[in-house]
Amino acid sequence: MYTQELVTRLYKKMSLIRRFELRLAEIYHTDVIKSPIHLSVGQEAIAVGICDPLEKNDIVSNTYRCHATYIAKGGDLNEMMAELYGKATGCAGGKAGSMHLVDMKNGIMGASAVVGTTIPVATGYALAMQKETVKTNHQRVTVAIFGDGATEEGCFYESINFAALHQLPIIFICENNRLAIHTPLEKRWATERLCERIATYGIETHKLDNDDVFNLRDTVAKAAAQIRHHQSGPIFIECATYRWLEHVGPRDDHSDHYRDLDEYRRWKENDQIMRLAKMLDSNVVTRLENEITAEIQAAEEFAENSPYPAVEELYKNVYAS
Ligand SMILES: Cc1ncc(C[n+]2csc(CCOP(=O)(O)OP(=O)(O)O)c2C)c(N)n1
Repeated sequence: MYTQELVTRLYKKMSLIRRFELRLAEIYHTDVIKSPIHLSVGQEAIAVGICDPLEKNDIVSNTYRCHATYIAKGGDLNEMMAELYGKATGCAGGKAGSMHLVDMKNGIMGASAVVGTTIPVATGYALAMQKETVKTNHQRVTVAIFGDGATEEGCFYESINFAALHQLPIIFICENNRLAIHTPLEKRWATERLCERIATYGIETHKLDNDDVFNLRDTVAKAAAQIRHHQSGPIFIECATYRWLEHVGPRDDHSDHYRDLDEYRRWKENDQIMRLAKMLDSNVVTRLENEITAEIQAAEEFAENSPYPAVEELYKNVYAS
């Protein structure tokens, strides 16, 4: 049903994200990484399902949990590792760290640590994209990705309303892992009818109950095509996923007793990376894994061998000049 080329591409990206992040978890205690890390282990299918059908010039925005989207959208791996090491060759000059990855040449808007704040910025970007089509005759698409916690912010609803009113070329995607730090959804939302709430703005919505990477990819591909051909304004997608590790940091957090461990086991059993590995020949998996090992090693070497930013850099880009 799915071509081997597609399965290979999705597997490679998802496994690269997981192994890159697990490598970060391994080296974190050595203090070479100069910022907190919010890992997406378990959530890789979301970033890859979203980014695979997008064009290079389409824009994605994300939260502080941004490693997966950065890699999935084609962000430079060396520059990412260097940024985490705080080195001058990093994607933000080594001054921003893990929570603020950016790579505009690959359509990755700068991420932010402040929950919800990238949603209005992405909405503004979509407005610019709508206006530029007069000159370019090609409609680019913006994708705003955020967690379930961000939908509790006022600026989320302001952005939804503005995008609907102006029929902006934007896909809003809520990665619903049911947790905001340690607080589960049941303690935060009066009802779970998020898509119904958004539909009242006149926006088309899709609720995906699992992280099936093919289903998400198809949903995003269709939404992007509708928007690109001016058959739709904004579209909202909510997709279920699950974070395997602690909110911030390299470890699991089972000893904190806030998770349902049966739920955790169910998600692990349905791991999308394992699922796709079974759809591929084992020789192909071995080849891809070897490529991934080499890419991660090269990124680490690049980061280690890069200089720290010069002292004069300290005040650059702090204030508008
Ligand atoms: C405006 C704001 N309020 C609170 C916080 C503290 N905070 C950091 S992460 C987080 C949880 C957000 O959860 P969610 O949006 O679901 O994203 P996830 O961490 O699950 O990816 C909170 C409350 C913050 N950074 N910014």
